[in-house]
Amino acid sequence: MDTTELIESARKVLDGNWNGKYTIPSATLYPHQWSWDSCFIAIGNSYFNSDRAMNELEYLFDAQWKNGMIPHIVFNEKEKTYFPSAEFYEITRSQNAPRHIGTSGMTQPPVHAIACFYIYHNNNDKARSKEFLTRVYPNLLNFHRYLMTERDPEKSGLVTIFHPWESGRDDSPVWDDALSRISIMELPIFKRLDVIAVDGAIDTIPSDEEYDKFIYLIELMKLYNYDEKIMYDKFPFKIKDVSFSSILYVANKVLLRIANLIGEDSHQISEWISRTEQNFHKFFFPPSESISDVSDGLFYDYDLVIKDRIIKRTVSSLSPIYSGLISNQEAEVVIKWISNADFCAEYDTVASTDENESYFKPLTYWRGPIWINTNWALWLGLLRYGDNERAERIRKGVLKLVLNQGFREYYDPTTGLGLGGKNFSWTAALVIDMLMMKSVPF
Ligand code: 9WN
Repeated sequence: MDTTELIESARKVLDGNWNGKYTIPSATLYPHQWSWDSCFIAIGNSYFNSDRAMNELEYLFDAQWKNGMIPHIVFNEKEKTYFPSAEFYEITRSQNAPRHIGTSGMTQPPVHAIACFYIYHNNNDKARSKEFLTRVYPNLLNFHRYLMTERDPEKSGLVTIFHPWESGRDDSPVWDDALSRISIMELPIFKRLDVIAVDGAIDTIPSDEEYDKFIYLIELMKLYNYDEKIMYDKFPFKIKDVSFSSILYVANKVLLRIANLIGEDSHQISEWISRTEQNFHKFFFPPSESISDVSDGLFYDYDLVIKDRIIKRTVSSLSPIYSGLISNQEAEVVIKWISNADFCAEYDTVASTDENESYFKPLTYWRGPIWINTNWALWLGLLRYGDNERAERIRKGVLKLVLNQGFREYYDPTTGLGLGGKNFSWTAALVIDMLMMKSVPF
């Protein structure tokens, strides 16, 4: 298959998953709209189908909460094959929740400003795409403000997540210790539908014990009426996430460019950017003299409950290279990790977890498999720091996986086998970007 054919088949995946309002991640597993999925999808569509990319994001923004939160799922009421459902979330417990549509009560990483800028960048009709930026700017600004206030009362410029699903890396071993410290008081009766959807591939999904904790955290959010202030005080799961914060840093820089483009005051955004710059290392980078066994040059999530870093080597530890807020020397160390056998044994792509660690599981999602969105971000990071050769190896590695196994949700890093959802939208969309991007847009 040549490049043109690969682009064509990626477009077919996006067309097949488009339902007239948004693009579902994958028909086999995810029948609703997911927030960061829609952003990656819009990046792919920005090359051919600007209108669809704009509509997709505006549909999502229409479900934004009054406090600025963009929910991680916008539900299609007709679809009943996914749990937890809109009814389960009971979002009307919050004054901030929309009343016209069902959503989840949590958020996901802020790729939105980045996706909107792609739409502007790849559209020849600059007047029209500038109008789009002007229209969505308040949504983007309100979302970033929400993350910088309700999710960061410390004013650190780093985001606190209340649920593993908010990271987008749901089942990562990073959450294990925090989850194990939570005792479940009471759980409603529910039925896991992912068990049915994966059709026997039980090894790929979280254990029942973990899943119960996921659901229990939603029960607690409901108990506190999704009130961030109360949750900040009482919640048993509060983690400042490296990857989420790295994405927000990039998104703030892009938002600043958008503000300047459309003539909005960017003062507040500059302040947010410098907060992140001042605190990123303080929270996420263990000082070399403190704990010798983790002075490995990697970045680690910070658990606010136990006030300590979570030393688990996952792809999140590598994500600061995407942010561009680490020094060239620090980037060199991260690049060594990206390139060595721990993360990148075969297929020239980066696994979700260090393959030499006890928590590495090649089939279980976010505990080992290769994901295309994280590899896409590392590819951009490598380009940013000038390692074009390694970037190209990752890009080629991604294309090889897709050519061999199709546009899957994730891939086994030991065999290259495609796993999870089939015809997975963000894999198709980001492959389009990896094939068509002429220069990094920002
Ligand atoms: C929960 C849709 C989503 C992605 C996440 C991925 C997975 C959902 C699930 O699928 O999460 O949000 O049901 O497991 O981990 O990143 O957005 O593709």
